[in-house]
Amino acid sequence: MYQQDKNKVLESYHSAKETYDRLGVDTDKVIEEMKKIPISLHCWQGDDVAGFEDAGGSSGGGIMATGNYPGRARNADELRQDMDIALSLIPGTHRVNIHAMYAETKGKSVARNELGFEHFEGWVKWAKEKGIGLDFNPTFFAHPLADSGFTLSSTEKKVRDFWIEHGKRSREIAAKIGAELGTPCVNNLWIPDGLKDTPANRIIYRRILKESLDEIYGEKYDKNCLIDSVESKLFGIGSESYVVGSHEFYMGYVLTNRDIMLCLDAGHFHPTETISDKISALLTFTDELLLHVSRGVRWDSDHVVIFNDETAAIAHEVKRSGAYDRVHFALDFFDASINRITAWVTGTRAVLRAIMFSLLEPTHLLSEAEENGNYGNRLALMEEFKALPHAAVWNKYCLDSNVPVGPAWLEEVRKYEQSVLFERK
Ligand code: RNT
Ligand code: ZN
Repeated sequence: MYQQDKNKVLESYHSAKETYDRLGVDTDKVIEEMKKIPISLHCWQGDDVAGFEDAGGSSGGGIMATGNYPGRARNADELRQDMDIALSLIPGTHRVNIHAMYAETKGKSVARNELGFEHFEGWVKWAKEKGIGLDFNPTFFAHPLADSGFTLSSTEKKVRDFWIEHGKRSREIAAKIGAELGTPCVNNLWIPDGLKDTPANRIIYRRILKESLDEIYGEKYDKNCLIDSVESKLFGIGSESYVVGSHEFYMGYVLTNRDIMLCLDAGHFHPTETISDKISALLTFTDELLLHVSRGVRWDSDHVVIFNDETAAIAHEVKRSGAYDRVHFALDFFDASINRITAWVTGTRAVLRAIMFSLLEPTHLLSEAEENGNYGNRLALMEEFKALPHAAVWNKYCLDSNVPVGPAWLEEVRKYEQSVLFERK
């Protein structure tokens, strides 16, 4: 029912190409540009942010996957096998984002401050075989030494030192991964530190965090191997009143430490605040930016990303700023209530469609109206452009990329679910 006739797809594409041509947009070129924009797929969608340290562990640190859909990946092989399927249903060559908690320690328990590159060789071998890049994250949550709610900003030296060492090792691991794969590994640092209720002293923890970060980032690495980034947050479960690593804190940090990039997570601001408008503001002052594309429903709920107004606005802002080579796209959502591969593919295809939609926009016509002061035309054109046949170009891109056109990919997920996922007990 979902299969589409190849000739029909091509026919629609030719007609769409003509329509875009008249507006000064070259659809063939857009398809070529799409191939150069990688998205970093987060491995943690496949196992509900559990990691491999102890089976079925909870995510902790104020983040939580809800739901109990069967088929959660229980080890690295299952997780990679699931990602193979997801990646085979997504057009383009992408990256995979892993976390320190996904270390493969061959049954031995290895403390986070003792992790080394050897614990990630399985991932690197797999990435090499697939010809894709990897990104990395130190894991500062789901750990007894994070139970106090403080890690790098802890007033206890013992706790702080443990996490500083973890932060340093993560950079070292990430740099090695980047060197092995020949593409810089983005190492993104996020910590859950904060307080449930109003602190007596907010500045003390921020001063400590700055000190800890200075230690972690003291070592310089080759930019071709490692790109550092830091991710802020507004609140979490159990840190409703105060988060040490807030937006202003990290914005200050990256502006005084120019080698480090800022990460904007779409769910980490006030519920009515969006990240799209922040992109051009930050790019005025920084070279690069990392995005965690997510979807908060009423709060930072990490729902599967869809092609909604904000996802489109994020893409439009990057396009209109001419910054697809300066902005790194990563995904950050986790839904355990639906098929996890369906979640990955839906979210990634949604972001890619938003990116393509932005590349297909006749932006020059909007700018022309704006420059002429004709804001009525600018508004009207923005509305009209929403109805341009972008789906026909998307379908052609899927066809060219040998991935299913339209919802036909759901058939593949169903087969895999029956034969593999439902067999996992
Ligand atoms: C948490 C941050 C962070 C995590 C991942 C697992 O609020 O968004 O990026 O989701 O590191
Ligand atoms: Zn995030």
